[in-house]
This record gives sequence, structure tokens and C-alpha cells, in this order.
Amino acid sequence: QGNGTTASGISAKIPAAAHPLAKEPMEIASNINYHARYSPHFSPFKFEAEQAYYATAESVRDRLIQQWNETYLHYHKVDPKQTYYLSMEYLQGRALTNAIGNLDIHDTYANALKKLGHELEEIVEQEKDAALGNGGLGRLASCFLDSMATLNLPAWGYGLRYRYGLFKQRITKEGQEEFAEDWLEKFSPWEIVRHDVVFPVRFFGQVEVKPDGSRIWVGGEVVQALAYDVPIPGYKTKNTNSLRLWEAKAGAEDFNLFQFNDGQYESAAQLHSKAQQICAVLYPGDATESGKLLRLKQQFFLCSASLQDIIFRFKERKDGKDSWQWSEFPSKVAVQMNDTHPTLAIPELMRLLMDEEGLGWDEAWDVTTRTIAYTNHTVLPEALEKWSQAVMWKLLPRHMEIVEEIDKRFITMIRSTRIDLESKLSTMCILDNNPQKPVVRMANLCVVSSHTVNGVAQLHSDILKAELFADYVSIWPSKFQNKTNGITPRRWLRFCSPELSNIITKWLKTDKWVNNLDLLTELRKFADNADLHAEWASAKMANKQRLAQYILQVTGVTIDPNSLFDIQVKRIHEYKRQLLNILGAIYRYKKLKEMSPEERKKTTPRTIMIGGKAFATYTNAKRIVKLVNDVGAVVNTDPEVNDYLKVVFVPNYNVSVAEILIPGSELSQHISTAGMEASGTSNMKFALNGCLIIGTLDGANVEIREEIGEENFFLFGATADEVPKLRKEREDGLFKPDPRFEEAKKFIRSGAFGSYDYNPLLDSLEGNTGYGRGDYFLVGYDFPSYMDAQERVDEAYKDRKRWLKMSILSTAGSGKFSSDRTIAQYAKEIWNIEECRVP
Ligand code: B1N
Repeated sequence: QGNGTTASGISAKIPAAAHPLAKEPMEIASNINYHARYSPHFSPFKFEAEQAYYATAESVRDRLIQQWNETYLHYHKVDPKQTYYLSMEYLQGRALTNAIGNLDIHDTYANALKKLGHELEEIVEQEKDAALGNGGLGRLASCFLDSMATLNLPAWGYGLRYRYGLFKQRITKEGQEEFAEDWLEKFSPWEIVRHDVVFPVRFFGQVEVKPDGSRIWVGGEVVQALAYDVPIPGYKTKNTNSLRLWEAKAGAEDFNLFQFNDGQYESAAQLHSKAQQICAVLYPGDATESGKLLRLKQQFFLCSASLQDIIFRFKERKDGKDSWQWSEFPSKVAVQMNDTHPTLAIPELMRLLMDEEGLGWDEAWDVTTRTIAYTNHTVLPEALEKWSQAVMWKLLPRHMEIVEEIDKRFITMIRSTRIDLESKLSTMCILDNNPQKPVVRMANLCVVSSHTVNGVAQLHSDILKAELFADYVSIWPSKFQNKTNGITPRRWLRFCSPELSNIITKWLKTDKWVNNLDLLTELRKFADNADLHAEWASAKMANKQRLAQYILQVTGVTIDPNSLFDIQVKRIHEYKRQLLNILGAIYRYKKLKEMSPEERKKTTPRTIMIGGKAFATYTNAKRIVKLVNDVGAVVNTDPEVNDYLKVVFVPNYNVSVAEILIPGSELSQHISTAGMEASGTSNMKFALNGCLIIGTLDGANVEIREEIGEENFFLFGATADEVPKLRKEREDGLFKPDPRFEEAKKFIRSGAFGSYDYNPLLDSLEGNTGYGRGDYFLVGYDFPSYMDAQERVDEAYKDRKRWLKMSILSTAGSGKFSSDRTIAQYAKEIWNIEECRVP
């Protein structure tokens, strides 16, 4: 209990009130105090860490609401063109540190809390992560929101308010187990329920033809979409945008009181429970799809509610103007689809314009195609969404009519203008009418209907143009663009590593780099400076110690901050090749065992950390999790080697865990089979934090290496254009495995890591071809060059000066990877929107 605090916990000396925009710590303390006393959520007689967190968050929220209202009114008055970002996922993580950082009130809040007997650093730990996303795609959406607000862009995020976000991962003797994570268990202080923003969303039903020949969708079930707004503050600006999350609800009229009184409790509330299901859980897939009716309902729910809202606001701003036209819509509205998940926005916008607003096909099509743009995030065939036509007809009969018509017109256009493409039509058209399984190809629908299609890193965009979308490129060459991903430097450096940030600010003599990340190049001048080296090393060491503390706390394993911290964290997937990493670790372990004590002393001690969640039904991914844990159990308790090697599986990887791991890392692994990782974004976060990368020429690695210099990047492996040839050679039985690779596999099969049956996993790396065999991801091919690169890492680490220089140059070369740069490019080259700064 801190100064002035009574036995009841709440400070008696500090009055409970003060203006929400108070500037002095004392006034802020009194505002926090006010929320603690009058918050309906807890007893006013307690003020422990949890209550302090909620009261602090509510106090910060007062400020956010103030700015958020001003922003809305300003946008309303100026009426600029606005962007609406549609995404099924947002990985927001925690909000408190980010909010007070962006509002530039960190120190005053820290002081205020001190007066109330609490440390801000401990209070922020109370917050649960908002994990409404799976991985990179969802986190990208969240970084984009931060940058849109920071750049004063009039832009909204739209998503779903899932009750259960990404599952919680626990590690047991069996490996990974999944548990529901209740991020709303108590409540979220960051959302504002908007009872004034509600739209009906229909499912099922049928299409009726009216006497005038127009068509209308009727019947079926109708649920209500209720808005929850999460204010998104920009960094050091008043602009505070909105992330609008929809929740599905049924109304009182849907409750059958007669049935209930009759004892039929379940059927009485049938629509209520159906509505509840819609936003119950986040689809736990990352780059794999399995057709689920509920998932399709979710997608449509997002699209329909968001578009009704967008149209409502467009009309509201036209209200009072004598004449306006729908053709102006695309000059006020840009809709960006985050992958194909919100594809139904296309037929839904067409339907709303034609059936509700009375436009003809041509006009509606013109408006739709000038409004909507599509970002592709993957070329993995299993992740390209294909919905069963039968399911679509049932759930969305009117939309299927529209999709059929879009397809028909596309085919007609090709036949009349590009007869040379006739033979390609069967793969280019939208409806795949294969009698075995007729499906709608969502990516094709997106390409045909969007004004712009972009990939997320240069290599990925090139592959899209040369392969997946090559035929369309010949029709619409200027439709295809690249927008290399980025990350927000606020969360991913300024706030997660204040130590390193302060050093950067000191040496650059300005903190302007936080929203002008290109300024980091100035650090290059000091890359050899001994004073900077000393400061840099001490910041890194502090971050490593914090990380070691965390690892001890969650795993019980003690790791040595003087060893090289080597991290791979991302969703577990065969193409990301965590298996390559762990096989390398196993080989390293075996060699250490064979060495004499003197020889071991000459090696570079390493701590290998691997973390990530596996899709619950992805068996091989789960086997990899189990293997990492089993290897750790043996290596970490082996007294002969555990001064030189530790292998740790970091459980329940999420945004908050990343904020501890990344600043403390020295080497990180981005080792996907070339051509398979569209971009990657954690690679950017690690590089920004002065961590060196060992990686393949894949995704954004290519551009990172260009920016920071090839001498500062540990490169290995086949290139994307070699991959098909290597797979072919393998099929032809021409592949000769490296003896080190064979040795590592054999060691596992010998039972060195326990009795679990790893044969199916290892078999996937063997043979020449076949389902689950033939080493599709080329682990065996890349293994020798990977091990060679690892040897170069060990050597480089021994030369402290050289390593520090490389680390500084990594940070210095990371400026391009700010999401501010990415978003500025989207704004200019795709959305055609401009800054609209709140005065
Ligand atoms: O999107 C990220 C990229 O940096 C990654 O390389 C890429 O793998 C990731 C189906 C996906 N692509 N596709 C998905 C997510 C959920 C789902 O249900 C696919 N995620 C990516 C950001 O561009």
C-alpha cells in the first residue's frame, strides 16, 4: 500500500474527481481514484493490482473518448474519402501501454499510480490480450490501425467481436492442449457498446421476384449486428480512429414466450442461441481452411453489417445536399479486403445497391469495382478459399445469383475480347462447376471484382503475377501491385524496449524516429562507436535478463543470459520448418555429447527458444511441438552439455509474450521453404530490435537483407525458383541426403528423446513422393546449408564487436519496415485518401 492509502485500499488524501483530460499526476490520480470508487465492477473498498488496472484503463479511456468524438465530428464536417478495412482478424494484444504511449502520458500515469501505491509496470500485466486473430494476418491488421491513426488518415477497421479468441496453449506430457481463452471474462474497458448502431443481417431464405421484375431476398432468419467500438489512438496526434467490432444478437421479439411458458426452454430461445454462435469463436486456422457453415456465416455477418454501416454513413453525409449520385460513392469510400475472408462484401454491395437502392447492374458494378480492393496473403493452395456452391445457395441465395451473373459476364467479356484465353477460362472463371464438388473460388471473385490486387512483399507479389494470377495480369496489367508489409515501431520498439529506444533517441538526438523510422539510418554512422557498443550491449543484456526471468517463471528452466539467445516464434507449420530448427538443435546436441570437455568450452553457448500454436487438428504440427518439448527435457537436464545448450519451448505464444521475447533476442530464425511465406512480419520486428536473422530468400526476408546489407544476414537454402526443380529431382530419386541430416533423424528414431512415436513425422521427410512423404518442404535439401549458416553464426558471435556492429546495422536498416510506410503507400496508391488531421 502506497502513500496516502487507507486500509480499504483507496487513497483518502486524493479526492475522487478531476477532469478527464487532467495533466498533473495528482489530478490523474484523483481521476483514477474516481473510477475505482464509482466503477460498478468491483467493491470500492479494494484497490489491488486488478482494480487499479481497470480504474487506470477507464481513466485513460475518458481521454480516448474525448479525442475519438472530436475525430468523428471532424471527419463528419470535412467529409473526406475514408477507408474501411475489413478483416476477420485483429490481434490487438494489450491496450494500456500502447494507449498511454500514443497519448504521450506515460510518465504522468506512472507518477499518478505511484501516488496510489502501484507501479505502472505491474498494473499493465493485469490486462488480458485481445487475441481476435491467429497470426501474422491479424497482427498486420492491428499494426495498420495504429499507422492509419498516426498518419491522421480517416479510416475505420471492421471486425467481429469473438467471445473466445485464439485458444490458450498448455503443454502437457502429451504435447499441446487447447483451452478456451476468455478475454471478456470480466469486461474490456476498451470497448464502447453502441446501442445506436444496429443493423439486421439475414441468412437463408429465398429470392422473390417483384412485379417490376426486380428481385428481393426475403425469409430465412434475421439477426441483429450490434456495434462495439474500440478507440484507436494515433501516436502524438489527436486523431483517434475506430475499430468497430460486430456482435450478433437476437431481439426480444425473437423470444417465444409462449413456448417458454410451455416448458420448451431451448426452442423458445432458438434464434438467441443461433445468434450467439455466430461470434462465439475465432476460426482457429492459419493458412488452412476447412469448410464450415458457421465460418461462412461469420464472414457474411461481417460484410453485411459493415457495408450497411458504410452506406448509412455515406447517405447521412449526403443528407441535406440537393442532389447527389451513387457514382460519387467510390470517391468517398475505399473498402480493403484483408485476404478473401471478406469476399462476400462484393455480392453484398451489389445486392444493397441494386435491391435496396434501386441501381441497375451496370451502375452497381461500376460503383462496386471502383470501391473494393483485395490483398492476397498466401499462395498455399489449401488456404485459397473455395466455398461449396450448394452451401452458398442455401445460406445466401441472392448472393449466389449475383456471383453467377458476375461470372457469366466475365466469361462473355473474355470470349469477346480475348479469345486467346479460351483454354484458360476453366481455371480463371469464378464458379468451378466440377460435378464432384461444385465450388466458388473466392480469390477469382476478388480479382475479377477489385480495382486493385496486392501481395504483401515484393517476392510474393512477383509470384502472384507470374503464377497464381498470371492469366489475369494479361487482361489487367495495372491492377496488380505490391505493398510490402510493415510493423508499428511504437509497439514493436518504442514501448516494448524502452531501454534500446532511449539509446537510439540519445544518439540520434531526437525521438522523431518513432514516427519517421527512416531516421534510423543515421545510426550507421555510429556502428563502430565503442560508447554506443557499450550502451547497446547493456540494453540488450537488460532485455535478455527480463526474458530469462520470464522463461524461468513459465517453464521452470533457467537460461543463461550470456548464451546466444536464438528464437523462432510463429504459428507451427511444416512450411515454416520448425522441424529444420529442431533437427539442427538435435545435431548440435549430439556433437556436444561427442566432444571432450575442453572442446565444448570452445563452442558458443546457445539457448534455442521455439514457440507457437499448432492448429488443433494439424497432427504433424502437434508432433513438432511435442518433439521440441521432448528434446528440451533431455538436453536441459543433461549436465554434460547444458552449460552449452538449452532448448526451450515457450508456451502460449501471443502478442504480449512477443513483446518480451523479441527485445531479448539476438538471433531469430525465418527459415520457410522459399516461395511459401508470403511476407512474414516478425522478421521485421526482430531486425528492428537489433536481432540478426538466419533465413532463406523468402517473403520479406529478401527486402530485409537488401536494406540491412547481406553481410549482416545469415543466408542459406534453395531459392524460390529452384524449388520446383528440386522437388522434381527428389521425385526422380536423385536426392542424396547429407550425412548430418541422416544422423539427426536416426538419433530421434533411436529413442534418445523418449518413447513417443516420431516415425510418422520423420517419414514425412523421407521417400521420394507420396502424401505426407517425399519431404515436400525440402528440409533435407536445405539442411546442410542451414548447418553451415549456423556455424557462421557461432563464429560471428565470438567476435563481440562484430556482432554488436551487425546488431546496430540491423536496427539502422529497418526503417522501410514501418507500417507507416506501408499504409502511406496504400493510402496513395490504392485508396486515394488523404490526411485529415483533427485540429
Ligand atoms: O499473412 C501475413 C504474412 O506475413 C504471412 O507470411 C502469411 O502467412 C499470413 C487463412 C491466413 N496468409 N494467410 C493467412 C490466416 C487465417 C486464415 O484462416 C489464411 N495468414 C497469412 C501478413 O501478410
